[in-house]
Amino acid sequence: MSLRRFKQHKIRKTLSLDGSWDFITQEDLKGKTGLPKKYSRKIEVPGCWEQIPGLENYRGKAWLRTRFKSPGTKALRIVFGGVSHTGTVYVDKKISGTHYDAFTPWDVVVRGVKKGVHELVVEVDNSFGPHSALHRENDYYTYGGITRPVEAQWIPDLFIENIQATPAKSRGWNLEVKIRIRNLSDTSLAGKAIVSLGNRQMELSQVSLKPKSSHQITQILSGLKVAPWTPENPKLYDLRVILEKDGEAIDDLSDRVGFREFKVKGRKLMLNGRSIRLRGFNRHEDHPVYGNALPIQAMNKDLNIMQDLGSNFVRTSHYPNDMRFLDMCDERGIMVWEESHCRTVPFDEPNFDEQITQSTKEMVEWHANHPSIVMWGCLNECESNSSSGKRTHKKVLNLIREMDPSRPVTFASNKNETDLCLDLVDIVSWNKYDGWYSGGPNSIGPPIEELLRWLHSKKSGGADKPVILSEFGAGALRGYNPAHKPKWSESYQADVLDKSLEHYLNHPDIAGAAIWQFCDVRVTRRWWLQRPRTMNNKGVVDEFRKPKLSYKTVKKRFFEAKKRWGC
Ligand code: ADA
Repeated sequence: MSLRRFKQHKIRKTLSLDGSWDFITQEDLKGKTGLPKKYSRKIEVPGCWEQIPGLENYRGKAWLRTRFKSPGTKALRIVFGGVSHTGTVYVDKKISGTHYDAFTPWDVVVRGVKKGVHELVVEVDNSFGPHSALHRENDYYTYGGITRPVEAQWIPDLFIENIQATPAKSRGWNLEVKIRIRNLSDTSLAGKAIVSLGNRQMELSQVSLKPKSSHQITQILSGLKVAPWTPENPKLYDLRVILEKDGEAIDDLSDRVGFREFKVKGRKLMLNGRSIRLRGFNRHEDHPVYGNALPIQAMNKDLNIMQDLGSNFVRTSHYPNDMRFLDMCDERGIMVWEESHCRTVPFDEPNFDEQITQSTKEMVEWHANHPSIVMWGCLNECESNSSSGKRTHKKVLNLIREMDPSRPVTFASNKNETDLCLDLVDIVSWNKYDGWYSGGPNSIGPPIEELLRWLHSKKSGGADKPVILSEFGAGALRGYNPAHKPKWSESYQADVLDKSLEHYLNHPDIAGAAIWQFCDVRVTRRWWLQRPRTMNNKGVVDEFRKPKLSYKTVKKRFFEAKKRWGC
């Protein structure tokens, strides 16, 4: 149990590979090529190398090594929660897989791993350059290392690769369960899946899989007597799939599901048929002590703070989050906008298409069962104001819809009236920094009214859709508080947030508001000139989660809204 907050397997044997690994950087290898023969240091997994003195700014390659014991009877599957940015895996010095992007889980499968002790080496690269379209110099930091948990699993040749469960309501609750089974072997194999949810069990017909192939079975469990998942009572159910071969249970996979429908109705967002409004934060996975490898206690604290502030919503700006964080949102009834990794990226980078497609696919594939995720996002502040940019938006949004038609889709735009892509989304989302990049605290209101008029005038393509203010806020340096309330002071930020929340949370045509941002975060080198302390300082708490003056303001506004909205 390391990747998730609950046990996913009773039959499949698993082993957490988290802990202390051997470590060496390319710099320490002084030009030697090939896999390292010696390792000079230790590193914690999950963790990032910026935690090691001297490597606070290290960008490049490094190797991480551990050893593990294999029972030798089955194939080895290693699941990585996240490797930042590129990981190449060697089992007993043989390359067995490679993956780009820090923020999505991935796996490698190796057959024929004999009984005994084996070596696992991961070459990790966090460099920027033409090979990396999504990780680049940016207004957040991208770290280096194996930054999320790692698990070894021993799987039979016929195994359960994925389950995607989608709840729907028609009189009672139904659950559509898609089970993907994979045959790793060179012969045809047949098996039978048994699905259970609470005391409901269903045996599916046997399927036969050709050598080295996958097969998806779809089954609907209907008329389920279940309590819905709501923010007030986020009830979760265990969905378990067992795979039988020749009458013997050979593999299993469990996930937690929640019964809720999140839909768009005119300008409103609806949760289980009732109109709901969202208030919360944009949050980066970032911490001065842990980098982006936040331990569970730190994630838990972030959620405690968000709930203390009265929020019911978080946007995982600008990438998919650690599955344990999403598990906690499921448990707490916090609604999530999850987006695939991308912040203001040019679409003509050589690897962009391939990398955005992969990041988006992996996000939906691995995270679709979280009831807390109520909408999918992508392509934050990209080129949504040109026809070629529109083609990319269409492609990515369609990809999400194809994989999961049950959730609304959106992207955060800063293109105002020049945006051409609002016809493509279910929810219109705007990043608007009135009071910060333009005007002062007293200028909030008229610009958004103008934009809403344009949106609903039908010229925009997005008329009569729900609107989320996906980013707004102001920078504040904690402790900086001159009497004349200049920019960067805590009181200036408190005023901007006060006026923004007063306007947005009381507006009948604004369905959600997410403050930029939860906490102050580190930015990469090229952003240092624009960012005092080399941080994006728009947090309501600083990087150590110490509250700024705006904490009280936000809490007051959020709780007023909660009282009015009833949730
Ligand atoms: C954008 C962007 C954020 C952040 C913010 C800011 O809207 O989406 O990542 O950079 O601006 O602080 O200016």
